[in-house]
Amino acid sequence: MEMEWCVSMPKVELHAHLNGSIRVSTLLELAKAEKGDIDFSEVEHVIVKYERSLIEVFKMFDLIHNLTTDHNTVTRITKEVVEDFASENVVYLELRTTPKRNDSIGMSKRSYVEAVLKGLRSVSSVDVAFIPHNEDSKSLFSSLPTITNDKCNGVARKRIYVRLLLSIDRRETTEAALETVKLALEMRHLGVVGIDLSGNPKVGEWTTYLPALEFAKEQGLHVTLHCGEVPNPEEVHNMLDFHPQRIGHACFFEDEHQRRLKSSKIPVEICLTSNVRTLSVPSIDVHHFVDLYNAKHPLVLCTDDSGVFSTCLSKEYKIAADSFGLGRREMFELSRNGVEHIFADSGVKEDLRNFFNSVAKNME
Ligand code: 6MZ
Repeated sequence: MEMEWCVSMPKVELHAHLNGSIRVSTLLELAKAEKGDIDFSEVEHVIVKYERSLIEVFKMFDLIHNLTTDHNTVTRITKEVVEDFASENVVYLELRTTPKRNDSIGMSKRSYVEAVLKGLRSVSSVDVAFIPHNEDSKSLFSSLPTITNDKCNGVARKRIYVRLLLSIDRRETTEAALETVKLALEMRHLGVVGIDLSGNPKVGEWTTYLPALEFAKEQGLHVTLHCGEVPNPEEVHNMLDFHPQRIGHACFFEDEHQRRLKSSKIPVEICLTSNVRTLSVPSIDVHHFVDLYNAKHPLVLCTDDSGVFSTCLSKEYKIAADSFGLGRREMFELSRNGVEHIFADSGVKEDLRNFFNSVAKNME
């Protein structure tokens, strides 16, 4: 499959971690400028490394967070990440990030998310719609035949919906997790649509997060869980009992879990490169994408951490096409089906459906 075609096709991204999607060039720049504990010559090779184990990935996140956790940098990377996704024709981005508290620099979870929102507002090279119930956002695509031939004053402009998920890190306490859920509820009018549970899958207990996740669900927030990223059958069982609106990864699923997953129809966010690099699957040709795809289970291709894994969503589609023998029509339908699993409201969904339909007509 030609990469150019994968780039030109409209796509939705539902599993992207803000700090994992940082540009490598920005990370190198931040590391070089850092005057504190970090010695650039020691971290440069870590940043540009291609292969990383799951343990190394989480060490990398500690390094990234050291360099990015101040308000201005959070704003900057948010802006860049949205620009990068929009530039490859992602038309709907659900960006997830863990609100961080850092008393020494006056950062609260709230001020962290405000810095993210400032980043969304500061994007000027593409049209970003992130506030719900805003007439402009509801019709972001309605008048466009295709995204790639849109011209505004002679300059091609990309358009993208962005919604936010606030992540609970598995290292957090029940109280900290509840604080994140309360914050998400208070920020719904600013485009926060749900909660994600993520972080090092080898750390923490399901019972710690459950009260916060149940509260989120009761209050009508959408919930997605990193599920089965490492072998932990008891946790997978409990997560399936919880019945989240989506799950991420689903790599280490025993037969019983596979059966329950398929009958539950819970959509799965599939991150091919991430799974292969972290050895959550032994190799691409045995990836569970194939079994789920053949069973017509709801799936969405996603990047996870485009910066950390040197990928982008177009590349993930190309990998799927090349590895599993899918053609353009199948790729397009896979992308289009993603719209059905977004957490944004029905107005956005309808606008995206219409947009994909108009692109499909042009392709005929
Ligand atoms: C689990 C992951 C992850 O939130 O600081 N994160 N959690 N599995 C993964 N697969 C490789 N990739 C990223 O973005 C970085 C954080 O997202 C979670 C981790 O908690 C990581 O620290 P934010 O923007």
